[in-house]
Amino acid sequence: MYLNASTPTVQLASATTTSFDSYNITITLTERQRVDVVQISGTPGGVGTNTVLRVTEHSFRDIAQNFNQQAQDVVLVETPDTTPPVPLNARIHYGTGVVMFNTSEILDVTPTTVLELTLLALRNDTTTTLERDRQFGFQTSDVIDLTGSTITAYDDTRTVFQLTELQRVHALAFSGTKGGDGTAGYFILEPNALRDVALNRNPTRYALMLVEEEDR
Ligand SMILES: [Ca+2]
Ligand SMILES: [Ca+2]
Repeated sequence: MYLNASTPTVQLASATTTSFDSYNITITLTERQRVDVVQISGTPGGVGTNTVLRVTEHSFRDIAQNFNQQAQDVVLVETPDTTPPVPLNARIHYGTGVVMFNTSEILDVTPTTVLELTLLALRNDTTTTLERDRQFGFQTSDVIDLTGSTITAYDDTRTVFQLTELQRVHALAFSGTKGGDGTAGYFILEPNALRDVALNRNPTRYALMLVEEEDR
C-alpha cells in the first residue's frame, strides 16, 4: 500500500497493522511516515488536497487465501493533527556550546526560521520575573534569547543547535558544572517557540532543567 497525492508518495512498509482477521484493518504509521503524510495531505501543513491510499494488487487476502486482484485508490477521510508539540528534555554541552532537546513529535525546523530563537532562553532559574542583566558579571546574567544560535535544519524529534560563544560562556557561568554557580541552568521555551509540521505551536511556557555536560 502507498499513500499518494499524485506525487510524492509515502510507502507504508514499516507501519504496523492489527493482527486479527476482520473487515477493518488499522494501520499505524511510524512518526516519520505520519509527518511525511501530513505534508501531502489536505490538512494544515499539507498541500491542500486529500491523501489517497493506493492499495496495490495482492496487498491482502481473504480467509480462503484469495488475494485482491486489482490496484485501487481510496481517498482518505482526514482528521487534522491539532496536538501541539511538547518539549520533553534538554541537554547542553558546555565545551562545544551544543544544545539538544527532545519533543513529543517531529518538529518543523525547515526552514530554520520556523523555530523562534527570540522565544527560547537559557536562564539560571525557571522564572521570568527576575531578568538579570550583566551589571553583576557573568554569574548573574541570563541568556534572555538565543538569537544568533545556529539550528541544524533537519525535522526530527531531537532538535540541535549551536550557541554563540558569548551565549555559551554566559550559560556556563550559572551552570552546575565546573566554572558555574553549582546549580543547573534551565532551557526556557516561551509560548509559540516551537511548531510541528501541522502548524501547531506550543500554547504554554516550559522550563526544562538542563542535563549538563561540562567543559573539560
Ligand atoms: Ca502535532
Ligand atoms: Ca545555577
